[in-house]
Amino acid sequence: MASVTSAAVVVPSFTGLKPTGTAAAKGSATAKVTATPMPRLSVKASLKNVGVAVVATAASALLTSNAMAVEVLLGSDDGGLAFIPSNFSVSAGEKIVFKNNAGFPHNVVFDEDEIPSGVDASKISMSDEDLLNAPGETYSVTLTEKGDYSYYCAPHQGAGMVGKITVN
Ligand SMILES: [Cu+2]
Repeated sequence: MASVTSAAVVVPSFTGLKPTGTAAAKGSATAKVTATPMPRLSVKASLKNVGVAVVATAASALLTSNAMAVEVLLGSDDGGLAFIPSNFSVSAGEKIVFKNNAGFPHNVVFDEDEIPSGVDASKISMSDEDLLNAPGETYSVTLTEKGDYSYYCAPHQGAGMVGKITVN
């Protein structure tokens, strides 16, 4: 392999020997493919890793280009029954991620009477019985219609766990 490689390197300066150089290059290419299955495997494996890395990057890029997802904590750090933040604005199509923080179980239900007309509350809400029970659990929603959306946590609505999202 080493001698073939050095021949190939020398060849370009002798134009008359080009055909030989091509043959040598071809030979080395064939040798590479047939005689070194191990490197090929490792190349495959590293390509796989690269693929995963690319996917991960794409996912985070997507979040970033999505005008950055907004994260809302369910429950304050000291266990207070509230959305943090509760009233906020997002751009239409921006992802909103509700994340269970403390004082759960919580959920996210949009008030069908206080969302833009034509929006189906059931399509953007969790069901009343559906609860986030474990820390870090999330519920994500993307609102595409502009307007004001009132929402609440079904178990804690009476305790004031309510909020409003303005979609611009
Ligand atoms: Cu709650």
